Amino acid sequence: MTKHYFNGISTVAYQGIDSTDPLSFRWYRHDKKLLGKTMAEHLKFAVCYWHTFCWTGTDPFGGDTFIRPWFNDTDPMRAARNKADAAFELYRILGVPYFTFHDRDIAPEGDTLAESNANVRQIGELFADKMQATGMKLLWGTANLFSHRRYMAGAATNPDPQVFAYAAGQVKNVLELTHELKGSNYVLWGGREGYETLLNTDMKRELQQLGRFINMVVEHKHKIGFKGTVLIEPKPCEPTRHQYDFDVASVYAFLKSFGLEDEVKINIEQNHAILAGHSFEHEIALAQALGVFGSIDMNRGDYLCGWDTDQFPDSLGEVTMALYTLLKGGGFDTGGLNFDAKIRRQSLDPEDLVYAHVGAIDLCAHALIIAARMIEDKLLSDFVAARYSGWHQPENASILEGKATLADLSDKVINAKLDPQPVSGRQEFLENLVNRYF
Ligand code: XUL
Ligand code: CO
Repeated sequence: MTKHYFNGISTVAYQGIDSTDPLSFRWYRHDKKLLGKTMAEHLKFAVCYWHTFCWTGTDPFGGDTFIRPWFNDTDPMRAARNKADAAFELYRILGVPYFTFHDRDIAPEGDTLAESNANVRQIGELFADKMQATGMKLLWGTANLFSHRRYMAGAATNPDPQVFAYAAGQVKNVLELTHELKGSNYVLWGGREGYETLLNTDMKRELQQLGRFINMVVEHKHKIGFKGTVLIEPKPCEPTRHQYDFDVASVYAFLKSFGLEDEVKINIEQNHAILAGHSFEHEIALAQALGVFGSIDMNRGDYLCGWDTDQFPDSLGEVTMALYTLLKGGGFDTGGLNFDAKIRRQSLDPEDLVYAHVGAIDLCAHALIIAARMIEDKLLSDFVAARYSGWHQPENASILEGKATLADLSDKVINAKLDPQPVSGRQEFLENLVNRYF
């Protein structure tokens, strides 16, 4: 019999903006249409397994603070089944359509790779039943290639080829499970694919190893007929001092170097973006501009503390700019909005997981409504279009088509005595305009 873990909370429903019920949505109405799509279709919310159902509240100075009822079992596989029950109970309460997991989140590590993979597959079968019964979908699966000590010097970039092979065995298993569960994407986050010191590192070799590894993932994807997207999730540092998948720009250069730019897209996380010294919307816009935008890990980093705090988003202004950028670039294809976020270690109760997700879902819905109005009004896009309008004139468009040389342009300026006049960028006018939407 399925146990219940969330204190009898039933489902969270839309009650409108005047609602004072902390377990209601004030903005998120899954079937409300904006710009021709429902909110659910735009946002494609996913709840992550790791922070939500596995994390115990540790920090570098202290141990567990959460005592989850679903861990309360001496048999690790039974505990994994309880955890799955808790997960699907929360998905039902929230009414989210997708979830995400690492292999180690869902099932315990065994004594051998074969045993570990079999444990993962057993829980995968349970997921298949639960997904069938509830209509839940998998946004992405991934392999944890960073927690076990064998991966302390990286997985694909490890100096030891046996570790590389071990990682391959783990990824093969999760990629196949993701395919069987009809996942929309498969994610690779290079948890320890980087280095601590160049004194012991052959960077060129490590990059070649990573390039070959990801090509192997893509080859296997095609071999088994997986139609989802392979995604890389950039992060500049933490756990390693320097990670090769630093940000969107570095990942793009890496994909180009290894012939992967048409095969792999990018999963962008807010906290990783700001650790790399970028805004979230910068990373989204750059990935769109380069044709490699894939998916989003929604969370929030602390601006005063230089590590990955993975908090739930709370800023309407920031989330609106991210979603405006997302919509402007055409929204999600196979991707979605995964809450890679964890509650604070003093938020002890399973109910706190509900409050956190309800607030974040509603914030994103509110931001979506504002962003959709910004798109519909076209005031911002018209301004940008006017700013670049000179490029639409045929003589200028032909420059980008490669029909003019440096000398042609030099002659043109000299002969016509061109004297371009600076034009205001109107930044404050535009910032005021954005603030009118709030
Ligand atoms: C780590 C992180 C990961 C990835 C999946 O910072 O974001 O949880 O999202 O491995
Ligand atoms: Co993430």
